[in-house]
Amino acid sequence: MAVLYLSDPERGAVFRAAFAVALPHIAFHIGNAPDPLAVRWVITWTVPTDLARYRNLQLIISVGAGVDQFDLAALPPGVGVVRMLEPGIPQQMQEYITLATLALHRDLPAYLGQQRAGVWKAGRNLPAAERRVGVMGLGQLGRAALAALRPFGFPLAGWARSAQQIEGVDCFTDLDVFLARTDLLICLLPLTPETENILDAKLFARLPHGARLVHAGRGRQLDHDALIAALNTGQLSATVLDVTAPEPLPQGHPLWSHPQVILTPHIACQTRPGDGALHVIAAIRADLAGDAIPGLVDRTRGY
Ligand code: NDP
Ligand code: OXD
Repeated sequence: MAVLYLSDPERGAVFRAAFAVALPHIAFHIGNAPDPLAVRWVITWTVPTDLARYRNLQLIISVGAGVDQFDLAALPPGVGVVRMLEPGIPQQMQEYITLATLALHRDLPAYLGQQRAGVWKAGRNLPAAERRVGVMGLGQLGRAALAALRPFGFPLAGWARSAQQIEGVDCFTDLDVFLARTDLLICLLPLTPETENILDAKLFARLPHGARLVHAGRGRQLDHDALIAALNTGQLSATVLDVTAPEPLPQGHPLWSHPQVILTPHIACQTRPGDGALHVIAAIRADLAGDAIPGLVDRTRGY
């Protein structure tokens, strides 16, 4: 039985060391496997073009939290898909969402613009209790983000496909009602056919005038032209984006230099290889024991 690791080799060495301790009877290969038929588990960011060689494959395990980079419909039917669950991911997302939310709440894009223009002009600080924050996606990251924001006193809401209960958070399944009460929108949805382009002109129009947006889901969820139009008309007043489509944006794209935009290069979270390896080891142990596999994705739902 063997594991094939197909991502960054330096991180792979960390995985290999953890496997040598935890699962010494399983061969661990980085880059290629001498015997494709021995490979039961592939750890990767993208699906290798020669996946069909691994005819005894049981699980394909993402090195990231998202699995939208896999064409789930094209994978062999019996292969399970596992997303990365390591504690550093929600922790880093808490840091990022706090940073971005406070930056928008406290008008940082406007003040950065003033600094560049040599302008010293104080605006009015809105109390947190008057800034209604709403999170799209109430999975591990949406919930972690809400927990991090709670101490600041923002009125909090969340939106997901299924009805949820989170202490101190108004949870909605009705998107219209959720958007109408949201001054600062945070998107932490997985990319699926249902969420592709969800952040579009129609959605922006349903937010209160001058709302703010933090987007750390996936670039293809955002209609970039609609965002620019909404910023230019004032329907949205500012945004923090961690994800775009494509990544990076082409040079000269208006989002690089838009004064109401803070852009970061998809750095909200980075999988830590040590803890990532522990998650994969737990998933493989569960697979071997016939137990529920942590992080197993519902392939028909797409997340
Ligand atoms: P989860 O699978 O844990 O949660 C997904 C949530 O989204 C669930 O609450 C789900 O609803 C909701 N959802 C999915 N589809 C819909 C829909 N069509 N309508 C309404 N709600 C929907 O995902 P995570 O929290 O772990 O991660 C979310 C995404 O964040 C990842 O898929 C990835 O794209 C992105 N990400 C970005 C990173 C970055 O660095 N920028 C880092 C890591 C992840 P329900 O509960 O009802 O099923
Ligand atoms: C992930 C990401 O999916 O970094 O882990 O976006």
